[in-house]
Amino acid sequence: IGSFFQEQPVLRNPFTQDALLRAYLRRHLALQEVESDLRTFGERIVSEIDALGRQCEQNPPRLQQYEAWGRRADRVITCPAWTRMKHIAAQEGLVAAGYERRFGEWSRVYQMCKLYLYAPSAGLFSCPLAMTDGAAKVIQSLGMPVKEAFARLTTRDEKRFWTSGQWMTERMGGSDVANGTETVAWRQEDGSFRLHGFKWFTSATDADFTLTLARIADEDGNTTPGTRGVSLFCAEVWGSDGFTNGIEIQRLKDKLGTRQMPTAELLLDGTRAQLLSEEGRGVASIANMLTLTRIHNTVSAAAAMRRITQLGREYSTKRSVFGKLLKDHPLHVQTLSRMEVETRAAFLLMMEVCRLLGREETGAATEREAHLLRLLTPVAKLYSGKQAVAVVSEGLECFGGQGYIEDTGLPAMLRDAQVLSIWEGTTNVLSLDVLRSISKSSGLVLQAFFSDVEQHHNELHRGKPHQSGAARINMLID
Ligand code: MFK
Ligand code: FAD
Repeated sequence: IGSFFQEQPVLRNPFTQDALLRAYLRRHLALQEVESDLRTFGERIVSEIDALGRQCEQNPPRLQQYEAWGRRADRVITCPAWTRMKHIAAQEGLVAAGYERRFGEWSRVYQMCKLYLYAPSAGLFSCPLAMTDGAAKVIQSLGMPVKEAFARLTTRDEKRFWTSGQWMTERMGGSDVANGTETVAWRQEDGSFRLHGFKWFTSATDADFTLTLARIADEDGNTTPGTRGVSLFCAEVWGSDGFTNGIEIQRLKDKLGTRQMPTAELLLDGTRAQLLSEEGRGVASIANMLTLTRIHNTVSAAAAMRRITQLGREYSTKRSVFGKLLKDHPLHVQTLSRMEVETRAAFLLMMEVCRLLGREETGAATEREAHLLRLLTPVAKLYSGKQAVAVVSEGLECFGGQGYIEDTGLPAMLRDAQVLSIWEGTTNVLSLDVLRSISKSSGLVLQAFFSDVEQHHNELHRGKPHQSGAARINMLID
């Protein structure tokens, strides 16, 4: 069979390899502590986390519906690597960093940089972390109605750390949650509620805690239709007896990708829950979770692009074709350069949204910045989700036939990228959210955008003539 074997691309420290990330941090928060933590974390990704992520892909979760003697178990059995991921996430403060605010308004940038390095090696543990972050944000924004849960969602103590689910989608509607929610909440004498309904997609179903939506029944059992009838609840997934809190797992979904992570259909059959929002303010109250998870989605999209581009570049220094290395073929370099440009653009947009989030959360944001955050969150999610599929697909081609071979780990990257434009709001639904943000603010989000562009333009091209922000808005309205 001959003696030639192609050298495989090697994952190197994703922090030290990422010139743009390091340049961004040097420019904006030149802190030795941040740089050193990210460098060490990058090493840990190479030496430990990446292999765990692969193990999660190779040992997908399974459902144990019944115990041997017939009692319902409703347990999702995950592999040891998935459990280890949970411990590492706590230790590294992948959620906690956003709430400790150790670096003031830059804390979110720091946290998201870690997640950006982590996501492509995370075996999709990035998904429960996104939802955990979103749940903590909602609890905080509602004035801490469940303090113990908040403490567990944001702790660095691996023994106390909880992850959260986000159970919104029902069979009637995942986009149109307001009309699609059929789950009914029955008020109990002690002020808690019992939920009855069917949740059609619930990811990371092994979570400890969840936020979910339901309609509160009045004394006659009637509910209010539409968005005004939907309220936000939280629930613990497990009872103290070791069995679920009135939850039956009907089945695990058989998915194109994200196979490392369980996604289930759940029957809520008397799930004890606590009302979190004002009655009828469920959609508006869970919007904070959507903002956070959409930002995490953007981070995962930019990270997938960065990882495939890094591996493609690495491979181009090893694979020789037509008598020279790939890196010496101008046409191949052009392909890699295009991927690099897309990746850089996605990275900068992602960082800008994270920067704005950090400023808003610490009270440092101007009104203009708050508007920008509202506008750019759906734009970044919808755009980067599509971009990631295209760039990762192009990236697979850089490895020729090997890019299509399962045990290289490369096909999983494409499968996992495909979901980024679907969950957390499809592209068209997010386009409509952009319009919602414009109409709700009477156009102020657009004004903020164009004045921001104008300011940057002025800084770059002092003295050169350009169209004013106001003229651009008029053009758009015309
Ligand atoms: C790896 C990292 C990624 C993370 C992985 C996560 C895994 C989980 C995957 C999931 O997919 S979880 C489910 C995600 N589901 C969605 O994203 C739902 C998509 N559909 C929408 O976003 C719809 O636009 C929406 C459900 C919000 C429409 O609801 P309504 O009630 O028909 O909209 P309406 O009446 O315009 O808005 C109701 C209130 O919510 C309004 O507030 P007010 O009553 O105070 O006026 C809106 O302003 C507010 N709202 C809606 N969207 C908002 C928002 N507020 C802020 N930001 C938004 N984006
Ligand atoms: P639909 O809403 O039926 O959409 C179908 C099509 O219609 C889409 O192309 C959409 O863009 C389009 N469309 C919808 N409304 C409009 C409109 N007004 N104008 C134009 N076009 C429109 N959900 C959870 O709640 N929790 C989870 O943990 C979770 N995990 C998931 C994991 C995976 C792997 C996947 C694939 C999905 C998960 N989801 C979860 C569900 C996901 O959020 C929904 O599938 C998604 O929001 C779309 O909803 P839908 O499936 O009902 O599609």
